[in-house]
Amino acid sequence: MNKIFKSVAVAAAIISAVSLSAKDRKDILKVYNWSDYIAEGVIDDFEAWYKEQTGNDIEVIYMTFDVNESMLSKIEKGHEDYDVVCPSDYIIERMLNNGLLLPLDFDALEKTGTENYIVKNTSPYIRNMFSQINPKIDANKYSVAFMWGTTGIIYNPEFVSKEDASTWNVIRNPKYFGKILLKDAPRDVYAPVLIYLKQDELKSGKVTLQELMSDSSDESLAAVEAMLMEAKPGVCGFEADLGKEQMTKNRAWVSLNWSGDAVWAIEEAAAVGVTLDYIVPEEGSTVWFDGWVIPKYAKNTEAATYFINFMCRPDIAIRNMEETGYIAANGAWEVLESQIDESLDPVDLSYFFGEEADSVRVDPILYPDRAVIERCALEHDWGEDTEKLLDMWQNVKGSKAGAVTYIILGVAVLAIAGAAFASKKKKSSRHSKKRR
Ligand code: SPD
Repeated sequence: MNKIFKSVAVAAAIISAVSLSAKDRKDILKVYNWSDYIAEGVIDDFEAWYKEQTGNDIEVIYMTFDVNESMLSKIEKGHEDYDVVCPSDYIIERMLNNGLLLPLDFDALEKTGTENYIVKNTSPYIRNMFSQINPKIDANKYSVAFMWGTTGIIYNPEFVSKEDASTWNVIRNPKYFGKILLKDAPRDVYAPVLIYLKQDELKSGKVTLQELMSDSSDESLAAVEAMLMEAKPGVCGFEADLGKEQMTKNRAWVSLNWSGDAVWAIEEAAAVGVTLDYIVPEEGSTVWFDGWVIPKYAKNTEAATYFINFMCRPDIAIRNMEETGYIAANGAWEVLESQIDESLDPVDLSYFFGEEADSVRVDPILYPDRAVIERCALEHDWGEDTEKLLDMWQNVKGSKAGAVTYIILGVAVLAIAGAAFASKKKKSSRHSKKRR
């Protein structure tokens, strides 16, 4: 049975490989995106829209990743000819610094008279942040922001007080031992911990948030590692994408996470009667964005440009937001209107949508108030020092196991010992029967 199944799978893989290789590469678009980052049906709708605009067929091969660094290493090795990829800000910066990106070229859109949603809708707030990431090259010529948000703490108020969740120290608070989740995202954990450790220097103006975002000194790495090692025994997991579910199922009470996952988790939890909340700790945090780029190994830059443009269409942005919980980097007024809920308190979004949006009733987790944004900064590429961070991360993850790992291991050892004991008993009773 197993053999038949294997042969069918191999045959299917060969058929699909042959049918793909029979296709002209210009009719294929390879997209590499974060998992859970696009609404259902959007890819099909893109294929249909592309046909309408250009008269050509396109087949999207859609692949996903969960960790920035593993995605980057694939691109750096140059083994994959992805046409469009969606890395985070500091990774875009790194790709730009290392000559791994192609500039956007709108000629194709102009030829078909297709409306340019990229230029029209990208929020100036994001464009300004982008333009600062590389002083020599305007990053906006190489990338288009897709989603953005903050890093903070998702917590379960039934077990965790708001006061405790308002500080990054919560990740090593003994009250929540065994119920703490960390993102498997080294930079997104490093930055808040460093901000926490340097809070006095920040308050006194000795150092700025922006400076901390580029701080890869041995001293800071060692300090962050020490705090993470202290937190580790109480950490029940380093998760790439499952943390939000663990929170809805009450398996964890505290999760260092991204605002979009928080929105998703809060809604899902409410549906099963669990209340969750999200907070950006008082000491400060990171604001981040993930953006579309075209790697230098791309084979279909034209379709890639249409794809990025399609993602900037307000109706598509709204669909993606509603399904993923994340917030589109789209400054179109209709995107904002789609999120207004008169039952909510007003938020100051003038920094994102312009002056008229200084008091709009939207979910403050989705769209952070100006006051929250003012205590957040964008992460920056560390260049060669990234290796030091990855080593530190391996030390933290690979050393002493966390509480839950110990429990699982303990149960497994007991189960194996129990099974061995039982089988020994069985054997000896069989032997004694034989002997009798
Ligand atoms: N499931 C999609 C998650 C994407 C979140 N990206 C955040 C990156 C912050 N550096």
